Amino acid sequence: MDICTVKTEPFSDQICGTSGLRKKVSVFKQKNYLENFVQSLFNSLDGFEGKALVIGGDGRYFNARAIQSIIRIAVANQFGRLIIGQNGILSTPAASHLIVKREAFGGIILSASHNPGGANGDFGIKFDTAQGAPAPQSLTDKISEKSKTIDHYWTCDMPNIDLSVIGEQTIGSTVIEIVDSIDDYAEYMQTIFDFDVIRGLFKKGFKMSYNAMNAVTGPYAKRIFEDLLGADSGTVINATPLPDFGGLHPEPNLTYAKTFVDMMYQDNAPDFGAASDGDGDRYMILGHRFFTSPADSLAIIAEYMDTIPFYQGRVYGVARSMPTANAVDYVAQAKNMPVYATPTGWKFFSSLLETHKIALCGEESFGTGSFHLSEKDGIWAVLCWLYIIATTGKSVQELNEELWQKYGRVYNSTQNYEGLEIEPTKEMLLSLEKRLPALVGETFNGLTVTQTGLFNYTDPVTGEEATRQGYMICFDNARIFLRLSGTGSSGATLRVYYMKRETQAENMKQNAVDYLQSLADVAVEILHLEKYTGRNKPDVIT
Ligand code: VG1
Ligand code: CO
Repeated sequence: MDICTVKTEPFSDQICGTSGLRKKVSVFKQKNYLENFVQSLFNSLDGFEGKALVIGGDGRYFNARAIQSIIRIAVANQFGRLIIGQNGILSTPAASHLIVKREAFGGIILSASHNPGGANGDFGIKFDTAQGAPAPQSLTDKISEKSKTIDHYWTCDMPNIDLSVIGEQTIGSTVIEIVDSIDDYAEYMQTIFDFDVIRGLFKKGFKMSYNAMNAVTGPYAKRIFEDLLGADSGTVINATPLPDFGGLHPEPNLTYAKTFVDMMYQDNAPDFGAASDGDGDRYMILGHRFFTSPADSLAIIAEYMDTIPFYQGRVYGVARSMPTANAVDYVAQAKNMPVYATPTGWKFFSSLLETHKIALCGEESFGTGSFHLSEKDGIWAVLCWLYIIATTGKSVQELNEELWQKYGRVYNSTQNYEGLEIEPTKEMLLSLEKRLPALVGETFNGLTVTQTGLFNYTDPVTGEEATRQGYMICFDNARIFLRLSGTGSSGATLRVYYMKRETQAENMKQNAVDYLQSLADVAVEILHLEKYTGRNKPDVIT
C-alpha cells in the first residue's frame, strides 16, 4: 500500500451551512471535490493520528463511493482505526452514539438529511467531534478557510473495501473495522427506556405505523419496534434505505409526508403514526386523525420526561431554537426549570447539553434530543412518545389537548418559500432590517407590533457569539420570525415562522394554518414579499 500526494486546486464554494457541506451530487462528483473537503477537514484537526474515526451515511446515492475515497484519505492521513457501518449505513444519532461509545476522535456522516437524493439530488458531509456533537462553527469556519488554499491531498493505492462484510482488516497502520449499523444503537435505547413497558402496550393491541421514507431508519425501526418491542410485522413501511429514497422527499412533515398523514386520517388508521427523515435525526408524531406540532411534541416530552426512570432527577433544563414556538417555556416555568433559546442548528445545543444546563432540546423542524447523545434523535423521540402513551394510557390527541388546557395552546406553523432568487431576497431582508425599529407601535390586521429586532446569540457556556440569526417581529401573544435556510443547495429558501398563543378553551381546536392566516398576511405585507420575490404563497407549510 503506497501513500500518494495528489496535487489539487481549491474550490471556492466549500462553505458549511447549518449542518455541514451540502451540494448537488453533480458538484460532489467533480474531480477532487470530496477529496479536497475531506483533506481540508483533516488539516483543521489536531492529534488524530493513531485514533479512531467513525464513518457512515444515510445510504443515498454517492454514499458508497464517497466512503471508499474517505477510507483512502483517512488511511493516508494515519488514522489508527476506521469504524464503518455495514454497507456504509449509519443514522446520524447512531453515528453520534458510536463515536462516544468507541471513544473515537470523531466521525464523518455522509448525508444531506431531508434533501432529496438520487443522481440529481443532493449529497452532504458533516463532521462530529469526540463528543458525538456537530462540529462547532469555529471548526467549520476553519475547514472552509483551509479549503480555499488547499493544493494537495494524501491518498493511497488500495483496493475498495467490501463494506458488506462485518470484521476487521489492517491496511498500512490503519485497522478498518466494519460493524453492524444497528446493534450498538438498539442496545443503547434499551438502557434508556424500559422496553417491557412499551412491549406491554403492543401486547394490548396498540397499532403503529412507522414510515422510514426509504431512508436510513428502516433497519433501525424494524429491529427496535418490530423485533424488540413486538409491534406487528409490517409496522415499519418504506423500510429499505434506497439511493434515491424511492423518489420520496425524506422530510417528515405535512407537505412531504402528505400521503402518510392522509392515511392516519382514515377510519381504519392505526393509533399512532411516526415518520423520520433521510438521516434519522428528525421525526413526526401523528395520532389517529391528529398531527402533533414539533413544538408541542417538545413540550409534551418535557412535561413527562421525569417519569422516564433514566431521566428522573436529571431534567436540568430545556432549550429550543429561537424560531421554535415557545410551548415548552410554559412547561419549564411550571416545573421551575431554566429555558434557553438558541440559533437554528443542533450545534448550538451542544455546550448546554454537555454542561447539563439542559436535559432536553428541540427545533420546530421536527428534531428533538436529550443528553443521551449530542445529535437530535428521531427514534429516541418516538420511544419517548411510546413510553408516555404506555404509562399514561392517553392517546396522542389527549396528550396534546391536555397540554393546551394546562398551559394555553401555542399555535405555530413554518412557511417556506423555496427556490427564490438570492439577490432580491437579500434586498428584501435588508429593507426589513432598516424598517424594524419604526415598526414598533404600528398596527397590522388589528395586531400591534410590540418589539422587533435581529436575533444575536452569545453561548452562555463558551461565550461564542452568533450574530444575525434571524429577524423578530413581536405582537401581544404572537410573533413572526424570519431567516434564510442554510441547508439548501440552490437559490434561497426563506423560512417564516409563526406563533400565536390562545388561552380560550373554545378556540383551541382550530386548524393551525387557518388560525395563523391573519398573521401570515401581516408578514407578506410587512416584507413586501410579492414585490421582491413574485410570490404570495409559500411552497411548503409545516
Ligand atoms: C434546517 C432546520 C434546522 C436543522 C437543520 C439541520 O436548517 O431548519 O432546524 O437543524 O436543517 O437538520 P435550515 O438552515 O435549512 O433552516 V438536518 O435533519 O437537515 O441535519
Ligand atoms: Co436530518
